[in-house]
Formats: sequence, structure tokens, C-alpha cells
Amino acid sequence: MRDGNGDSGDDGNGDGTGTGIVAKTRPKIKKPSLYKVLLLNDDYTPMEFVVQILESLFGKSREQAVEVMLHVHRHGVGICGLFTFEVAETKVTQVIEFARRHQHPLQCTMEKE
Ligand code: TYC
Repeated sequence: MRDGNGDSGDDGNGDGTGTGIVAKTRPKIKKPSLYKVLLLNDDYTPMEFVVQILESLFGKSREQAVEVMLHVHRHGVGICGLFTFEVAETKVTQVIEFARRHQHPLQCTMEKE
């Protein structure tokens, strides 16, 4: 049951080598790994611009967005959210591209949780 598929663990080969095939009663469900999307501080991107990104791309309220922005401003880096790999990758691209279009150097990265 460690594999989360609900079977008893028989590999269906009968020799215990783990090489058999079993018709599973339920599909194997694995929890996806999560990735932190991190926002990096810089000296040029306006605070209001960062707040707007946190609201529009990360679904933060005004209050939460200001809190995260100020955390990044004071500590150099902060977490925007936790996502599966592809969603995190998309958010990072969207932040960097949106900032670039507005000629701000804002940087964003991701890190496995
Ligand atoms: N440090 C920037 C300023 O003083 C504000 C800022 C906050 C920039 C967060 C980037 O991720 C950032 N205008």
C-alpha cells in the first residue's frame, strides 16, 4: 500500500523478483512534487508593480501581496506560492516576461519544495 494503489503488493510474477505484471484494480496515484516560486529583490522594480504581479498572477489579496512584496524587499527573496512543476515554470516565465515588457529587471525562479 506504500505505492498508493491499494493492492496487496504481489508483483504477479510469483518469483518475488518484482518483474511481473498485475492487472491493478485502481490506477496508481502518486502525489506530484511541489515547487516554490520565488521572487527576488532588486533596486529598480517599483513596489506597486510587484504588488500588481502578486495579485494578478498569484491570486493574492492586496494585503497579502503587500506583505510578500515587503518580505522580498527586506530579505532579498520570498515565496509567491507552491505549484506543480509545469504550473511553477509557467508562473516564472509569466513574471519575467511581464517585467521585461515593462522594462523592469524583476527576477523570479523556482525551487523544489
Ligand atoms: N526593492 C524594490 C524597491 O525598493 C521593490 C521590490 C520588491 C523589487 C520586491 C522587487 O521582488 C521585488 N523599489
